Amino acid sequence: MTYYFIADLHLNENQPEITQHFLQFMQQKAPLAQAVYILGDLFDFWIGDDEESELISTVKAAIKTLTTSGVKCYFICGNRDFLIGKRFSEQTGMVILPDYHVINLFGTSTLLCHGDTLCTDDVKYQQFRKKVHQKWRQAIFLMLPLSWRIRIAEKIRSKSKQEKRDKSTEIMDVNAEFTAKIATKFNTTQLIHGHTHRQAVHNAENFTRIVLGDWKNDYSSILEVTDQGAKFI
Ligand code: LP5
Ligand code: MN
Repeated sequence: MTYYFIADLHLNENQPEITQHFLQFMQQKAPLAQAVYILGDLFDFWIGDDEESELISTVKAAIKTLTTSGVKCYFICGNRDFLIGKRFSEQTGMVILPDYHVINLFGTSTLLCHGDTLCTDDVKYQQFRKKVHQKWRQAIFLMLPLSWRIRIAEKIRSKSKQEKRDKSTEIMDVNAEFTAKIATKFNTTQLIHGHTHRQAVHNAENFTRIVLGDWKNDYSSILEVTDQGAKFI
């Protein structure tokens, strides 16, 4: 039995290589798995399930083919694609999980999340997150014409880029204390997350924290977990 974990592909039209690598993964590796977990930021940004493009159709088809073949595909939203919703899920068979989800991975209680919620030192981001996760704000946003939504998303992206320049790398990393608390709260000894793009395996006192990396033109961060253990392939 094999499980795959990926995150932060940030699929977009300007980097077709990454989409190709994702499709390759979905056609070659994923079909042999028990389940594939996508831990957020599959897309560069997502402004509603009604958006259509060649990229979106291709990705949806790849997920649908996988789930139809019997492989489970799970998704936890990222900070860029938290608007992926019911329609996407129905069209692809991909199951959307809540922000924190615990699985039993070969006897190890493992907490899964995107990782943004663990970055509690990034106060401005957490304030922003709270706002854009409010259901009423999302409902209003989704009623806007697509072109407006694209413009707003671009504005947020540019403001975010600008603000990130003044944030230290420590601020944009997970808060160790908060992360340990969350792991304890969920009674887990292992944590898998993405978001920070800093691929690593951290062995803390009471739990192991596996950080998935992002996908680049020449590198795809894929975590493979079998009964033999976890490794990046
Ligand atoms: O994404 P990344 O890794 O570069 O940076 C993140 C944080 N930034 C974000 C923003 C996303 O990049 C873009 C999200 C697009 C979503 C589109 C849908 C919009 C739906 C709205 C529904 C109501 O998540 C960044 C973190 C960083 O990770 C590291 O953890 O620091 O956080 C920020 O930079 C947030 C800023 O500090 C605050 C941003 C305020 C934005 C105000 C927008 C004003 C324009 C509004 C126009 C109407
Ligand atoms: Mn992210």
